[in-house]
Amino acid sequence: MEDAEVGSLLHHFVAIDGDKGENGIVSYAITAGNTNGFFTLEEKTGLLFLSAPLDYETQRLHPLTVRAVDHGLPQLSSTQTLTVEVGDVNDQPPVFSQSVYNASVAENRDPGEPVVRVSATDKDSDGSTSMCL
Ligand SMILES: [Ca+2]
Ligand SMILES: [Ca+2]
Ligand SMILES: [Ca+2]
Repeated sequence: MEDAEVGSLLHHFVAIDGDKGENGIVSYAITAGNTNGFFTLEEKTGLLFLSAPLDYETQRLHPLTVRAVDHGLPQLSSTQTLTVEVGDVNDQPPVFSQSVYNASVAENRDPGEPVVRVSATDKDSDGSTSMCL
């Protein structure tokens, strides 16, 4: 969710390496998809944390490429991709499409007839409201 707190745990990458000793010790790193620094990956544990607030309205999907590399010689590695999908929360107020409306009403108009239509949009995903005045 876009309101997830900075520092929260998002994912745990686990790479199994069957070798013994240094050849089987694995380090993790994000190699692509983290240009804005939203995520921190702990090198030794493979734990992925949120390091900056996400915004659904700005970016919904964050595809990350993570590399696991062992400490052997030569080093062997493999990569995995994880796409973090941001969930929408209601953090956008509705905004009128116009800040000033002029409405003139003839005095002989029937009560109940619409005078002017105003509309407001809301950047949250299902937020679109309109009403008659
Ligand atoms: Ca290995
Ligand atoms: Ca937002
Ligand atoms: Ca939102």
